[in-house]
Amino acid sequence: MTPKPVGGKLVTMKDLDNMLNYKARPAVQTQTAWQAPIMWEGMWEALDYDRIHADNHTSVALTVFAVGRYLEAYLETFLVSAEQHFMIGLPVMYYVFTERPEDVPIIDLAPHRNLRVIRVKRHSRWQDISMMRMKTISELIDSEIKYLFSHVFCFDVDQRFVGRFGSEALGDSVALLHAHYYTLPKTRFSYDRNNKSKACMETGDYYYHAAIFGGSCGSVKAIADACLAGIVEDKQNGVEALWHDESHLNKYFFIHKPSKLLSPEYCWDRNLNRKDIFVTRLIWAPKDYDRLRVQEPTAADNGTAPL
Ligand code: 5GW
Ligand code: MN
Repeated sequence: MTPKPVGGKLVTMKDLDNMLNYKARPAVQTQTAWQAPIMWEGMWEALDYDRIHADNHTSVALTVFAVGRYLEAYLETFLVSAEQHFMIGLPVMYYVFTERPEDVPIIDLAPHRNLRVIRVKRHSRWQDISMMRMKTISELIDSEIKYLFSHVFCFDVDQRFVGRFGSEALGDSVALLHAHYYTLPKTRFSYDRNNKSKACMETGDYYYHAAIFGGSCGSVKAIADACLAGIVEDKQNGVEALWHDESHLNKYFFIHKPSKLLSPEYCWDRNLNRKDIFVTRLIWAPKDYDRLRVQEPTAADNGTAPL
């Protein structure tokens, strides 16, 4: 790798996070106790990240699931807005998982950006749709993504890009601070507290939002495999974690600290009104649960059905 001059200095990819200005946002925490950066607007120069990543041939796979009514409700807006804001200037592959490939909208893509649709089966319980993403992601990293891309980001579909979501978000293992919890004390975090679940935790560092996680291929595969193992073991024991895959993700990131955290600027709920959010990059789409739920769980289908 050839170092490139930035502001007269030679800078490599490794140096980028060391150049972050941790004092740029005095009102918020910009670094974890284990020295991982928490990415808040103002801490970096976007063009530095973009240039170094382009020079190093960084490439990004984005996985997104659009099963059942989520396909019509969210996918087109998600993809069209991603083309405006997600990793602009880098090669990107969107991997769309759905049970109805023929209904995936056709989107104009910029050069070096592609989309592949992968058919998945539709689980009848919505909890399983969400949780089984981990299995599908792990398998695709192994069979394809790790050969083609340096990084992978996994997204919920029920959101819309409204601002830059760029190469500064890339790291070895990347977790997102949940917009509803980042100002609350730990005691109010919504961890799974049922000691029969593998996701059970008494305390933690932060409450992470499963709507976005990412990192290098190896790290994301490890995240997905560990969460899946917890989910499967819970099924065998007849339990389900409080927030499904998100509970397992929180447990994983407590044990294996993420190397980079994204501030809630990266996934914001516009129903909240806070002065410490300087930009919004991705926003939650409105939910209409009655229309969207594939099937309500029944008493006979109490979370212990085989996957
Ligand atoms: C539907 C109803 C309840 C929970 C999940 C679903 C569901 C989720 C679905 O029917 N189809 C689907 O593709 N998903 C995928 O799982 C979407 O990518 C969705 O963004 C993700 C997580 O489910 P969400 O967004 O409903 O979960 P929360 O925690 O954001 O409410
Ligand atoms: Mn969601």
